[in-house]
Amino acid sequence: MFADLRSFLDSLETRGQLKRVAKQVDWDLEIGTVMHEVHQRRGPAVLFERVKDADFPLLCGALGSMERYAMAINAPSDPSGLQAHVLHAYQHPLPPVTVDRAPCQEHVLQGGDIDLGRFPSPFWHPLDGGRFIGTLGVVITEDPDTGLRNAALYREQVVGKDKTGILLGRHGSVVFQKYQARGKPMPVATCFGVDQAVLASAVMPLNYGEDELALAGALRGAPMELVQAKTVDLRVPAAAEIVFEGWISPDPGDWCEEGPFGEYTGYYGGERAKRTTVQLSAITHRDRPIMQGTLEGPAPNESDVLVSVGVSAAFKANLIKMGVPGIKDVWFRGRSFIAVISLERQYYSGHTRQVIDAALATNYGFKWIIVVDADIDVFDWEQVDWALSTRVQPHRDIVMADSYHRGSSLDPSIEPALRPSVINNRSSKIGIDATTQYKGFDWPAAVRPDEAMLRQVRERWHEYGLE
Ligand SMILES: Cc1cc2nc3c(=O)[nH]c(=O)nc-3n(C[C@H](O)[C@H](O)[C@H](O)COP(=O)(O)O)c2cc1C
Ligand SMILES: [Mn+2]
Repeated sequence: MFADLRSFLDSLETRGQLKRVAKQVDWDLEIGTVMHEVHQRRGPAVLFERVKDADFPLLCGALGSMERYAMAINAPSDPSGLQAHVLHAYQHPLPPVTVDRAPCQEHVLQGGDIDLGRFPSPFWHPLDGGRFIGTLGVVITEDPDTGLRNAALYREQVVGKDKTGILLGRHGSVVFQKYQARGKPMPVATCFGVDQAVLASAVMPLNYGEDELALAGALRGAPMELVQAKTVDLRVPAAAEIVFEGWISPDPGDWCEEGPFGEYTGYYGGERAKRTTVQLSAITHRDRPIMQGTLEGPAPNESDVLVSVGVSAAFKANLIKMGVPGIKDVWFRGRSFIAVISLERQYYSGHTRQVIDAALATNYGFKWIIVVDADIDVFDWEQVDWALSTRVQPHRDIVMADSYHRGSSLDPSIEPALRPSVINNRSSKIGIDATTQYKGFDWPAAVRPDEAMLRQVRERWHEYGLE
């Protein structure tokens, strides 16, 4: 378990997994481009120590590999073992505790002292609508009816010295609509440089009312310590590096324009429009705080790792919760819209179709649901490709769902008129049965080496001089 981000960074650095850049870098496209190259080269986490015009350093790529993600939550780094670890945590949440004093409040800035310009916020991609300070900021809100907390990552653009435009997502927008219906502003806190378990949990599609911070406690193996925020009635991670506290007005007249941004789809998305805007009431931070951010966009990158692992585990947990037996492995290729599910075996005819229907009912952000047999490794796209190629007759094995499912406003394949906003968009979906059982005939034997000979060859591999 890591006490805070800093102890995780020490551990990364000891293993050569964190590099410091002492040279001054420009927030204007340079940081984004350096991180593009780092991700292409499957490089380390990077701490940019001197960012032009900013007072504080910026950390990027901390969770940019499966290995570093696994290190952060002390889990095995093979995809299947890592998924089992995250799924177990989801099934055994550990609620947070409250503390009185917190490092994240060593400095408290209010009124005229609030100046987002002091914090590093890159202009990441050439056609972005501005500087995005919130890419790995954990946005905390509370349901006004139940008091239940929500924590998620929603992009935030700097739109003033003390204002950010925010693209509230799934649950954040539910909470906001409840405040709006009461004509009241919504309190919000964005937390940066948190224990990395919180980033892992904040991107997981939990059900409404399930606490991402209780999941984070389970992921890190100890309850999160929270402290009461200074100017909003919310509790925030005590060890966070930086916390923005503020309010979102229910009145669109108070909002600023936000977007577009180079999105995970590989396209710019969320075109310039008036969006919910946070009016900051305080910034609190640790002594010499470390800001954290990430280069969004197409894989390979940090958010691909972050989202793939967490979403797949939550997806699997929810299929199990829905009573579907025999789920073996699940891989939702996070930054794509494709989910692959393998079954231990089909326990009855219609089992595959049940999986497809249950997957559709989870309301997650995928369009393609591919179900395969146990012999296919869902984490290996070449094997999925083989199953799709040789086990599917399109007229028989494909289910097309109508266009009334929740889609993504960032999915460019949907006609713009059908995706005006995060809460208003529609998508059709496809389920593909790439299994072999219950199709009414026997399959030919698959081509594989003889097991005994394979074992023997592997044991004597050095003898062949092929190393
Ligand atoms: C770097 C990054 C940025 C994200 N930005 C947004 C965003 O701007 N809006 C959004 O709806 N989801 C965004 N997400 C995805 C959400 O964090 C994710 O779907 C989360 O599970 C939503 O939580 P919720 O269901 O509690 O709303 C982002 C994810 C990552 C990794
Ligand atoms: Mn949530």
